Amino acid sequence: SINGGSLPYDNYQTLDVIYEYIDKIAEDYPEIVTLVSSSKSFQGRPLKYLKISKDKFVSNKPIIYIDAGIHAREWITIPTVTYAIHKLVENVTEPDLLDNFDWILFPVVNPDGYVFSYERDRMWRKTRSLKDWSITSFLCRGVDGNRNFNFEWNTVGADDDKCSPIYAGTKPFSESESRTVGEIIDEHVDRMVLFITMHSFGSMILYPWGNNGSLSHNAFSLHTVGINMADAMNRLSLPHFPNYVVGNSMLTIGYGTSGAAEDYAHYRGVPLTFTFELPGLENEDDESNEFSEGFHLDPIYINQVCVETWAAFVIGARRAGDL
Ligand code: ING
Ligand code: ZN
Repeated sequence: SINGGSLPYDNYQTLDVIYEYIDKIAEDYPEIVTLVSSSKSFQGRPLKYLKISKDKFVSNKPIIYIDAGIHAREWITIPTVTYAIHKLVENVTEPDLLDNFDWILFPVVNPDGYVFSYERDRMWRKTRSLKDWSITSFLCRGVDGNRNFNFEWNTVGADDDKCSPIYAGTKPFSESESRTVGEIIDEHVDRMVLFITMHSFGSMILYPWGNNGSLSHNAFSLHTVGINMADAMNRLSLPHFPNYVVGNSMLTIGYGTSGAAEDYAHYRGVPLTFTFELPGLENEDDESNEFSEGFHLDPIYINQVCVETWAAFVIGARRAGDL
């Protein structure tokens, strides 16, 4: 359970503890925090995000949006967003960020997947949806939330096969999890200046277009703000962690994707949209570590990664506000 109202950063928390924290923040800071939990996951869990604002979003400040946990196994992404909540509300060292911006923070986009990864299958990636009762559907559940957005849907780097880890779904926004993110973008696009979706792993900051490697009209700003955020993290990084690399999604990660959140938000009109790939250390000298693929970053690094990403969010917000 949560200690003295604050979430511990020395281990990965259960969904229940994370949700308890989100609820408590909304309860304890009603003047600046609004909990939204109107939509539900496939299995009926509430999809909870916080709107953080000094004036309940009325004065048309630019909006910063950050989400995590759309991919179930990418556990390290979730504490980076709860830590951002902590730094905006509980332990305020950058008061300008609430004076100048409104924030939308969505720590667990895919709660069904997170619980399944936590309790059953550590390497699960997708949602847990099951929309027809054919045998392949029964054996192969879920949709890749980051292939389910309505931009160039299912054209590249996605799969029609229900069993694939990059299954695009039956149609754009077939999943309530990605649809909820899409609705937040659509509702706030006029004011949203920065959109960040957290993934792991690879130590990268990626920007559109992810589907074909071409650069957007805003590529210069995307690249310079990306470099500023990477510098902020690299300065704080531990010596044995890789430095962040910044670039176009497809060219930097080496494969194209369609229906990704970052591309959808940019296509709708958000000027700065990024996918972060947080660090994951390949643990080659420890054969006993069954999670050696990098998705299970040792919990001793959670706090470090949260401090680094907070530095990136601070500089990213300030730069987005200047542009
Ligand atoms: N990576 C992202 C993925 O969805 C990505 C990488 C995002 C590429 C957006 C292009 C555009 O595959 C992880 N770790 O999921
Ligand atoms: Zn991911």
